[in-house]
Amino acid sequence: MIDETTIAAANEAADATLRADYDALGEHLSRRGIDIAAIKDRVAAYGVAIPSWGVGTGGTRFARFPGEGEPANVFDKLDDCGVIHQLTGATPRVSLHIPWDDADPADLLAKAEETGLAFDAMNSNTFQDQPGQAHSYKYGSLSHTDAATRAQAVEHNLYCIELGQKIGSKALTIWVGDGSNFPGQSHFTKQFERYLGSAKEVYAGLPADWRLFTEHKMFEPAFYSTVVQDWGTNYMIAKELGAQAHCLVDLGHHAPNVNIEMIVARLIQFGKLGGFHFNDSKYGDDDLDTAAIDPYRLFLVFNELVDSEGTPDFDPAHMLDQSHNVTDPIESLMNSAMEVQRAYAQALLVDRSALAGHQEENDALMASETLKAAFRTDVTPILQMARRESGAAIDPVSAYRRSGYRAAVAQTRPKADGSGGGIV
Ligand SMILES: [Mn+2]
Repeated sequence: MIDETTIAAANEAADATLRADYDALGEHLSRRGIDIAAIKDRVAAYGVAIPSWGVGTGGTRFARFPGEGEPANVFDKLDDCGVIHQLTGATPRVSLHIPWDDADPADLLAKAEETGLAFDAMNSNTFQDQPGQAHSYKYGSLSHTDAATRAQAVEHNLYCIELGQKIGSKALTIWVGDGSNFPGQSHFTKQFERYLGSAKEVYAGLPADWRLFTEHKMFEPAFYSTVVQDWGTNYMIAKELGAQAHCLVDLGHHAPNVNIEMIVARLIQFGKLGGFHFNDSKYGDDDLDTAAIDPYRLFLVFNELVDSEGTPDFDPAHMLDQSHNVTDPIESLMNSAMEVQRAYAQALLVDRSALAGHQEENDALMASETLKAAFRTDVTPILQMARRESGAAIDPVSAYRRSGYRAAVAQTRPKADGSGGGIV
């Protein structure tokens, strides 16, 4: 972890500037009828989960260029996640991926306590073969034509639940790579029937206080068809399985320009929004840093979420899911967590009664301007003050760079192998 006195000293040096900026923004917001302290408190209470795989350097199908001091195991990953939370105060939970992160639950809990973290949704992996595995997932897992392969995939998901129960997780996320690469290769209906049959077996093993998230993805690794390809299919799965099943929306898993915020609104309306994997994309599932390309879209998603706050049983899970190929993953994840917080804060500033009035009057221009007024507001001092008051860093990236953490772990962690593809 980072030395607390280093963070405190940096915060002290930046304190006067922050207070001046915060007061100026507070005055501006008060003219708009908004109490800055109330916004700050809600931002401070907000958290987004970190995926354990996000702290390793990612890659593409072509190559992976490992960074210095990459985590070698789940305990190193938890150390890195602990630093991210320490500096941002915004990432209190970690989502594990099994079997990549499989370990003794007592050791996982001890490390979580040491790093100040808790565990978010469990992620099962049936999209690649593991050493010693009896049946291959080359042609699918939960939807495989072979019953024994499907049973193996179901069994793995049940194991993820079992492990998750021991470490305080309350959800299982299933994403499968199942699909086809050639027209005619798979019978769409029979394949989806097999998927549903397997998913029902997993659902039957779900504890009463757990949720099951299914995640859609339009393409990759299968390029012609994917079994759970879009939110419509995802919704059908959640409906078929039952009340504990919900749809997970990964922002990158849609065709370019798809109106994701509208999908979010639809899923909320019918009680099936499970949560998010935040990232950004330009062309496809690029897994770029959250808000790196289209911060307005992220804001519009949060606009829907804030609009629905207070709806009974509305508790979507929030997580980042990105691949960091050219940056230090810790820096990217800190920045992305802050971007998610920023979108949330901006969405809290929307004048909802004015917006409702413009919608009723069909005043399209003013409705759009009402959203833009919130989006254009620089809420940085609110985020900084929330961090300052929680003991996190006013400027996390600067504090991280000054700490020398990466160079220090590079001394103790084995050098990572760059061979092979690097999609994570
Ligand atoms: Mn995802």
